[in-house]
Order: sequence, then structure tokens, then C-alpha cells
Amino acid sequence: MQNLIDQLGQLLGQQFVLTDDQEKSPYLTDWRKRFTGKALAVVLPKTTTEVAQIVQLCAAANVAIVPQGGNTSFCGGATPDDSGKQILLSLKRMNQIRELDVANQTITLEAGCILQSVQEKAAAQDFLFPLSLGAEGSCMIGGNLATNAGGTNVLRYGNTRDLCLGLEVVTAKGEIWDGMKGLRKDNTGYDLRDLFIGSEGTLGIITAAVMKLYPLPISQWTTLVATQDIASTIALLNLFQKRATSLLTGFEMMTQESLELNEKHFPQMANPLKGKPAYTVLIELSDHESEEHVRQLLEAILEEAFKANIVTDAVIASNLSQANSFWQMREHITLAQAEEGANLKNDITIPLSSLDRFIQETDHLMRTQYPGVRIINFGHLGDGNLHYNIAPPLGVDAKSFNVDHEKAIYALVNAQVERCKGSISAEHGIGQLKLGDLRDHKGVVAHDLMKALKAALDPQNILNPHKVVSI
Ligand code: FAD
Ligand code: 2HG
Ligand code: ZN
Repeated sequence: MQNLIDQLGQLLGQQFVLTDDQEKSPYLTDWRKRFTGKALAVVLPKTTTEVAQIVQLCAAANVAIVPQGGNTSFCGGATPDDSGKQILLSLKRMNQIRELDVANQTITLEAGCILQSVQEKAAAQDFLFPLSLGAEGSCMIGGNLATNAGGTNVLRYGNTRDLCLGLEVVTAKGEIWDGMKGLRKDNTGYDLRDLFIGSEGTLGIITAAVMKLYPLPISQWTTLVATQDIASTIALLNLFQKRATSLLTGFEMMTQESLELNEKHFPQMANPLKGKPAYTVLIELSDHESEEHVRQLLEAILEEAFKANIVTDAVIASNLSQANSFWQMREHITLAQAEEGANLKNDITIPLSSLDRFIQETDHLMRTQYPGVRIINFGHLGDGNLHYNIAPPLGVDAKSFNVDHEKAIYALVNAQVERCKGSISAEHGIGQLKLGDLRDHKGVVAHDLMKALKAALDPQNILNPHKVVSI
């Protein structure tokens, strides 16, 4: 293996091939500290050609590669195994914004661009880059594409997949596929772009992308609304969908238990709504007309909701800083969970028509079988996406609770998801966390097709092996 390390050093420069344990360490544990691996080396290429050459060298030495962006994902996809024989390839030095095309409304980016910097670059030219998520200060566009990230704007603009027009990918053979066309229509056979998006580094290494831009809204209103149960929350969503149509850009749900955890760790995140509502909903409307226009629409919809008895309280943010504090409250739930200790994440989608039943039944089963368990349920309700996370009863050690119950709790939630024809991964992917659940969830035919694709595109199994599917 020393030979490979030497070759990589000659290619990239010794300073971009990390072999020292201390230098490698930040790349080898995930954000949640749920997965830790080992690596022969961490390599930091600067160009697509260098990525291609790394893959060629690794293929010749039969050494597997784990691509990594911001290392913020939740399913262990960016963490190598513990053999110490894999190479971790970080895209972080590939962070150039290659072009912003005003007429075509597109932005061309290298994979290592940090999401927030892309949003800022777009905004500086009066454009919106709509992908938005709590990790935007450190996740990277290549990672967003590789996981097909969701976030808080999906109900208006779609997932990362929907925002992507073109890709540049290094294949498992070390070839460069140039699919960097900024076209909104292109029916020329199989869609390779969509194959690589969401493949979590198992089919190719994304080195650059052409992404869509949108006009920047000029007015935005944010409100927090209290509801008593999930049925009224869905009725509220449907009302907003009907009255606000495409102006509805955010509809996030938080249970009381989630916000209590927030307040425990971040007392400044107190809910401004009265009397600890069962559900707190964050709603955002965005428009290209005057502030007044959206404000009136928002008030009219809320009035209708009060009359229909589907809401019990509401606070409209009076300025940008209050609107930001509402969003902070929502985004801090993940951070509060991290402060509290290890938890079991269930990132699921349920059809809205089955959501009420799912929550009632699953809450009941969970609380009966695991008395005292805390259900940290929140998420992108507008997309039917719940983060139905499970924390141990107060006073119980999280690590031993998870060792004892992780399998059974995932099985319980997955069975409920299947009954409701939902998905066991709405936006976080499969990685290594859900590798073992995929076959049952997708069915044998779909799973076999996935394995066939993996075998066809990466016959040597050197790109992020044993993530998503094993061949
Ligand atoms: P990484 O974690 O580095 O990698 C993720 C996967 O992609 C791995 O399998 C890796 O091998 C692969 N990969 C990375 N880069 C490339 C590349 N260039 N080519 C090929 N494969 C690659 N996710 C959501 O969907 N919605 C949310 O709302 C959301 N909120 C979050 C909030 C917080 C506080 C945190 C910590 C995470 C959140 N996430 C969310 C999860 C995470 O941020 C996303 O999955 C994000 O897209 C991962 O990007 P990354 O650059 O960190 O990827
Ligand atoms: C979010 O929506 C993220 O905030 C994280 O997807 C969810 O902490 C989680 O489980
Ligand atoms: Zn989410």
C-alpha cells in the first residue's frame, strides 16, 4: 500500500495526502458521532482530472474510495469501514463557482462548494438558490446531490434532484463524464444524471454540477401556529395549499416534546405560542409582490383557519429577526438532540392521508412497548416527511438503550411505514445505517435492479462499497 500512498503524494503533493492519525481523524467520524472508521489515507484533490487519476490509481491497486463532502450526513455514507484499507476522498478543495449564467438562470459549481456560499452568491445577483437545510453552513453541493437532500423548501422547489440540470462525474474506471449541460429538456436516452443523484457515492464521484436558480422573492412572512392534533395540522396545510398555492414555501411541524428538548438545551429558544401546544407549525409565504399583499393573504388564511377551529393560536413574525428566531427554533431541534445524547433517527415519509393514523398508532405502540420513551417527532410536514426520532426515557443511558432496543425500534417503525405505504428514508439516504433494511423495503425486484446497476457501473466494487447496496 505504501506504493499507492507514494503515487498519490506525487500526484497531489504530500500535503494533500493525509496519513497521520491526528490529521485523518476529523474525516473519520460522522457529525452525529454514530459512525467511526479508519482510512489508509485522506486525499484532497483540487481538480476533476486529479479525482480521475486518484480513481485510476486506486482501481489499479484494488483499493476502495469513500467520497466525502461536508461530512454532515446521518446514515454513515461518508464514513469508511474499519479495515483501514480504504481511501477517503474529500471534495472540500474543489470549491470554485465556475459560472453564474443570468440568462439561463443557472449556476455552475464544483462539488466542494458549501451550500450557504452558493445561496449567498446567488442572492448577490438577485437570484434564489432554494436548497436550504440546517447544515447549510458546512454541507457541500456534491454531498447534497449524492444524498438528494431535501430541506425546508421542498414543497415549493423540490429536492436537490429537481434543482439539478447537469453533472460532471468521475466513473469507477476513472473516466470523466461531462454532462454539464444547463438544459431544461433533454430526452436523449437513459438519464445518467438522475442515476448519480442520490447514489451516495456508490456509482460515481460528482465533481461539478449545473444547478437551477430562481428569482429572489421580495417579500416573505413567517408565522408560528398552534394546532391541537395532526388532523387539524393537515387541514391547515391543505387550506394553505389551496389559498396560497405556490406562495407557500415552508410548512414545518414540531411536537411539544421536540420543543421541550430544545428549551432544555437552548433556553433562549422558548416557544412564543401560549400554553405548550401539542403541535407548533412554522409556515412561510414568499412572493414577488409587495409585503402588504402577502401579509393580507396570510392574515386572511389564518382568520379562516381560526373560524374552522383548526388552529388555537398564532404569532406572525413582525420583522426579519423574529422570523429568523422562528426558523432557529425549528433548526435547533437536531442540535438539542445531539446535546441530549445518541438517539434513533427515523427519517420517513407517509402519504398525508395516512399520517394521522401513522402517528396515533406508532406513538401508542412505542409508548406501550417502551414506557417513558421520548418521541422527538418533527419535520417537513408539507412533504409528509417526519423525523420520528426516539430518545431513551429520562435517566436511562442512551448508548445501552440503543444497543438493547435499536433493532426492535427500527423494525417497529419500518413495519408501520410499510403499512402506510411510506418510505423508510425521505431525505437522509441509506448509507450503512439502513443497508440491511433496503431489500425488504424496496422488494426483491427493485433491490436486484439496484445491485445490477452497481455491478455494471462499478464492477470492481471500489466506490463506497457496502453502502446503499452490497454486491
Ligand atoms: P457527506 O456527509 O460528506 O456525504 C454524504 C454522502 O454522499 C456519502 O455517502 C458520501 O460518500 C457521498 N458524497 C459526498 N460528496 C460526494 C461527491 N462529490 N460525489 C459522490 N458522492 C459524494 N438533510 C436533508 O436532506 N434535509 C435536512 O433538512 C437536513 N438537515 C440537517 C441539519 C443538520 C444540523 C445536519 C447536521 C444535517 C442535516 N441534513 C439534512 C443531513 C445532511 O446535511 C445532508 O444529507 C447533506 O446533503 C449532506 O451533505 P455533505 O456534503 O455533508 O455530505
Ligand atoms: C431537519 O429537518 C434535518 O432538521 C434533521 O433533516 C432531522 O435531526 C433530524 O433527525
Ligand atoms: Zn429534514
